Amino acid sequence: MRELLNLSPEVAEAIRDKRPVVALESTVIAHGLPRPQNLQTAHRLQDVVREAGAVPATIAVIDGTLTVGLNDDHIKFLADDEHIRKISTRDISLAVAQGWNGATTVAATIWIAHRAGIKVFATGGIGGVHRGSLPDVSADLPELTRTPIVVVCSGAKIVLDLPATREWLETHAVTVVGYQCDELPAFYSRGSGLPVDARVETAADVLSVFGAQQALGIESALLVVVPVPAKFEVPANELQIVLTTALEDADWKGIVGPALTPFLLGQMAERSEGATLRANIALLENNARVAAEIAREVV
Ligand code: PSU
Ligand code: MN
Repeated sequence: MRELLNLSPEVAEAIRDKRPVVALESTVIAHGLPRPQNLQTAHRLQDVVREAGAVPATIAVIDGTLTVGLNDDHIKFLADDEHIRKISTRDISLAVAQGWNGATTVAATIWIAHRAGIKVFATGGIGGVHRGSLPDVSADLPELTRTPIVVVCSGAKIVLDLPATREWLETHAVTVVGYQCDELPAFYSRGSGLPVDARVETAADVLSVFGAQQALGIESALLVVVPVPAKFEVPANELQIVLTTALEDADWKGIVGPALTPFLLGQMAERSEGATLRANIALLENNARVAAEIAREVV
């Protein structure tokens, strides 16, 4: 059988030599950001990780191979092609069996990263419990309960039901620490009014919690939440207006399912004159930097 998991030479070497590595997802490149910012941001995130002293490992499925450490051609393909699939955990076996090309969500990326031996992962916002009456819960949440890895993010995507997502994490015993903050960030805004389990100040503090989790044999991830840099924050009250309008628009146009989030993100960027997009890119870069600092402690 052909190789299932393919690590780039650089990533394989770094893992073998116990040097810091940060895993990055690819759904944000293929489906989360508009062109051309998606391609620029994918490269920028890798540069930020390197500048902070770690090796970036962007993950996707290329021709059915779980690929850890994408090269520039892979990244350009994911950013440009309109037919890239969105691969969550349930799709991994299908992608391998049927030779798919796909971008991996948080869930699928941490599943692969953990099996490659990577201990730290960065993204913008995780999936969560959606608004509305249909119980639509992202596969990111259950995957966090069974993957021992540090996940650095700015909370959950703002289009979700944040209080319900917070409750879900608590029920399923996913520990949430605030990196220099006391509240769960609300993605584009720095606060949500929802508490974290504890505040930490440094990468070394994160290591002490993750080290305790590992010593205890805890199988879940450690969620490290980092607010968007203050300069790029979109205040919650301003955001509420654009989000409500975007939600009404989606309802009016009958947009549901996997198409909903990209629609809402696009509408919000338009209605905020790009402010939400600038915040999204700023928090992605900041999270990649914090993750690299944590990876330098965790190796
Ligand atoms: N947050 C963003 N943009 C994104 C995502 C999250 O700001 O594109 C992606 C992540 O890859 C996440 C996925 O894992 O959306 C969750 O999708 P779903 O709700 O369908 O599980
Ligand atoms: Mn869903």
